[in-house]
Amino acid sequence: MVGEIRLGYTVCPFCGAGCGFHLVVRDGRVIGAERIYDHPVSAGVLCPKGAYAWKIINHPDRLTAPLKRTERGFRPITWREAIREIAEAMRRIAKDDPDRAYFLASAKCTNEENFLLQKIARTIIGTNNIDHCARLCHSPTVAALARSLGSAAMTNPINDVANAKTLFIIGYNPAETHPAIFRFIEDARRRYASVPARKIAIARFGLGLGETEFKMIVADPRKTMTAVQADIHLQQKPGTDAVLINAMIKTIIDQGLVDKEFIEKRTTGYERLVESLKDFDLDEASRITEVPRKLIEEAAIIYAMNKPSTIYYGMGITQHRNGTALVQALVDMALITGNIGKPGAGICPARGQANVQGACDMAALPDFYPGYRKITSENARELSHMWGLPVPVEEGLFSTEMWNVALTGGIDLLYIMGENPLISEPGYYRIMRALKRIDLVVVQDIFLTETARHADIVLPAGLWAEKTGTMTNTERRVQLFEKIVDPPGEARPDLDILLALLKELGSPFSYDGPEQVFEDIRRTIPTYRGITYERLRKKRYGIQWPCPNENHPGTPILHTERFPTSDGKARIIPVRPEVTVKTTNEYPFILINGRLITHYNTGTMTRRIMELLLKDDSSLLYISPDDARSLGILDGDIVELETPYGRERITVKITTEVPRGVLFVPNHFIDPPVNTFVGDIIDPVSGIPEYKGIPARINLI
Ligand SMILES: Nc1nc2c(c(=O)[nH]1)N[C@H]1C(S)=C(S)[C@@H](COP(=O)(O)OP(=O)(O)OC[C@H]3O[C@@H](n4cnc5c(=O)[nH]c(N)nc54)[C@H](O)[C@@H]3O)O[C@H]1N2
Ligand SMILES: Nc1nc2c(c(=O)[nH]1)N[C@H]1C(S)=C(S)[C@@H](COP(=O)(O)OP(=O)(O)OC[C@H]3O[C@@H](n4cnc5c(=O)[nH]c(N)nc54)[C@H](O)[C@@H]3O)O[C@H]1N2
Ligand code: SF4
Ligand SMILES: [Mo]
Repeated sequence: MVGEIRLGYTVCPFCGAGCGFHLVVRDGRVIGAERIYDHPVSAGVLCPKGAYAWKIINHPDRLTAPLKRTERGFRPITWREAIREIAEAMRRIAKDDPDRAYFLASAKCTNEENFLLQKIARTIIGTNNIDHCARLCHSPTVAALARSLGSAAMTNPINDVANAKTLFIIGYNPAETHPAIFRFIEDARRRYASVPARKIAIARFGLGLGETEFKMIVADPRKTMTAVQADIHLQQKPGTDAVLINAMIKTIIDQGLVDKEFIEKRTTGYERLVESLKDFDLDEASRITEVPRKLIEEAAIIYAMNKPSTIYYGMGITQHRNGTALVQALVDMALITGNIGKPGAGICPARGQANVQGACDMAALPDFYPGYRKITSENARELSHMWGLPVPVEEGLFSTEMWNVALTGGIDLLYIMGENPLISEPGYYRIMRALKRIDLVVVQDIFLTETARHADIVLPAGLWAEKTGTMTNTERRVQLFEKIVDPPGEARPDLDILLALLKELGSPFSYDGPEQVFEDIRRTIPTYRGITYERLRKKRYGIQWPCPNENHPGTPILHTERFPTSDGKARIIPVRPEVTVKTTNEYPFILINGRLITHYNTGTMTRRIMELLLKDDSSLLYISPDDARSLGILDGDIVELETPYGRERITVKITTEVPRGVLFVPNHFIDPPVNTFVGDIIDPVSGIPEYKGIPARINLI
C-alpha cells in the first residue's frame, strides 16, 4: 500500500541562485523532488544538482552521533559530553585570550545559525575571529562594492537580464555554475527587436551588431559552456584582466562614449581615471592579454553603446592577488557609462553558495559587524547598546591569514560549522599541518568530511530539509523554509547545537527557536527590518532586502536615486594594469581551476550522488591538443603536475576547451585535491587566495 504523500517547500542547498522546489515525502522519508512552476528563480526547472539534492538526505554516510577522537580512531560520545568539553575550552579561552579562538561559519547554514554563531564569537568569547567561505569567493566584491557603491550586493535581480541589451560576463561560467541564472540569459538572447543603438554603431563604427539587439560578450580564458554562446568571446590570458578591463575603459573614454551626466551627478574620481590612462597603450594591452585589439574595442563599444548593459562576474575576477582591484575596474566601467541603478544596467557578482549573501549580511566576517557596519569603536558602542553586551573592537583575522597563525601555535580552538577547509582553503598540506597544530578542532557537519577526519570532536548536524530558517540568495531574496523531516539518529539542526552550547556557557541571552533569532536579526540589521516570518509565510518566494519596514515590498534594484555612501555618490578609483602571473622556462603553463555543472565545491555532497558521479568522478588535467601533442601525451595518460607549491600525479584529458599554454583542473575532487597546487598568496585588501593563475609544469612519468 502506498503511504501518505506530502510536499514540503524548500530552497536548494547548493548555489546562490536560490531555486525553490518541493520535496516529496512518504511516511516521513523524502523520496524525490518536484518542480515549482511559479517560483521566480527556478520557474519549473532544476539543474542536475538541485534535482538530485534530495538524495543526500537519506544517505547512509550521514553522521548520526557526536564523535570524539581517541588514539584508536573516533568513538561516539553523548551530546552532553561533547557540548561540555567544547564549552569548557571556550570558557577558558574567553578568559585567557579570546583571539586564540577561531570560528568558521557556513554559507550552507541559515541566517539564524550564522547570526547566532557570530554573536557567540563576539559577545560570549569576545573575538571578531569569525569568517566563512565568502573569504575564498566574493570577499573582493564585499571590499570593493562597499567602498565604491556603499553596499556589498548584486545591484539588480536575476530576471532583470531581460531588460539588458548587452550582457558582459567576465570570469564567470553560469551555464555550469548558476544554470538557473543562465536560463534567464538564454531567454534574453532569444528576444529580437529593431535597435537604434545598432544603427548608430553601424553608422559610426562600421560595427554590425548583428540580428538581435541583445549582445552577449564573454571574457574567459577557457572556451566554456557559457562562452560558446557568446557573440564575442574575449579569450584573454589568465591573470591579465586588469589590462583587459583598462583597455575597454580606455576605448570608451577615447571614443567619447562616457555618460557625462551620470558621471557628474552621481560619481566622484573620474578625472583621476582619465589621468591614469593617459599613456595607456591599446596595442601593448592586446599583446599582453593575447586578445586582438579590434575585438577589445568592439566589446567596449558595444558595452558602452548598446545600453542598458549589465556586468556579471565571478571567480575568474575575484580569485587573484588583485581581486579587489579587478572588481573596482568593472565598477569603474559601469559608472562611467551610467550602467548602474536602472533596469537592465547592473553590476552583478553572482554569489556562490545558497546562503553566502546571508552569511555576509549576518557578519560571519572578521572585519564587519552585522549589516556591514565597519569595526570601529563608535559602531561597537552602538551594537553593545543594542545587544546589552560588550563587543570587541579589534578586527579579527581573515580565514586565509588564520592558517599561518595556527601554524605557529597561535590558535587553540577552531570551531567549524559546515565548511570543509582542508579541501577548499589554499594549500592542502599546509592546512593539514595547521589543523594538527590546533588544540581543539570541532567540526559540525552532515558527513565525516576530509576536514572532520582531522577534528577532535565531530558534531552531527541536521541539513536544510531538517530545519527551519531563512537563506538569502544572490539577488538579496530572503526565503523561509520550514522543517520537513527529522534529522537521522542523534543529529540536530545547527541552531539547536548552538543553543545547547549557549546554555552550557551560561549565556545571558537565549532564543526559543529560529523565529526569535530572526527577530534579533531584524532588530540588528536595518535592511532586514521589514521582513518577518509571518510575511515570509505569506510571501512564500521571499522578499528582497533592503526592506526597511513591514509595509515595504522589498527592493529589486539598488542605487536608483543615490548611493548609500557618505555623500551619496559612487567612487571611481583607477586600477593599476597589473599582470599577476608570469610563465617561465621552468613553469611554462598557467594552471586555472573551476567548476563543473555536475559537482559542488569540495564534493562532499555531490560525490555521494551516483547520478552525478556517472558524468564526472575525478580530478582531470585539461590540456589543449597542441600542448598534448608537443609533450607527446595521450588522453588518459597519467602525468605529474607541478607548481611552485606542490606536485601530484593526475590523469590527462585533452580538450579544445582550454587554449594553448593553459591548464585546467576542476575543484571538486580529491584525487588529487586541486589546492595541493595552490600557494598562500592572497589579495592584501580582501584576503582572497590566488586560486586562479598558478605557474605550472608537466613532468612525464
Ligand atoms: N555546478 C556548480 N555550481 C556552483 C558551484 C559549484 O561548485 N558547482 N559553486 C558555487 C560557488 S561557491 C561559486 S563562488 C560560484 C562560482 O561560479 P563561477 O565564478 O562561474 O566559478 P568558476 O568556475 O570557479 O570560475 C569561473 C570562470 O573563471 C575562469 N577563469 C579562470 N582564470 C581566469 C582569469 O584569469 N580571468 C578570467 N576572466 N577568468 C578566469 C574559468 O575558466 C571559469 O570558467 O559557483 C556556484 N555554483
Ligand atoms: N582551487 C580552488 N579552491 C576553491 C575555489 C576555487 O574556485 N578553486 N573556490 C572557493 C569557493 S568560491 C568556495 S565558496 C569554497 C567552498 O568551500 P567550503 O564551504 O569549505 O566547501 P563546501 O564543499 O561547500 O563545504 C560545505 C560543507 O558543509 C556541509 N554541510 C552541508 N549542509 C550543512 C548543514 O546544514 N549544516 C552543516 N553544519 N554542514 C552542512 C557539507 O557537508 C560540506 O562539508 O571553496 C573555495 N576553494
Ligand atoms: S541552479 Fe543552483 S539553486 Fe538552482 S537547482 Fe541548480 S544548484 Fe540549485
Ligand atoms: Mo564560492
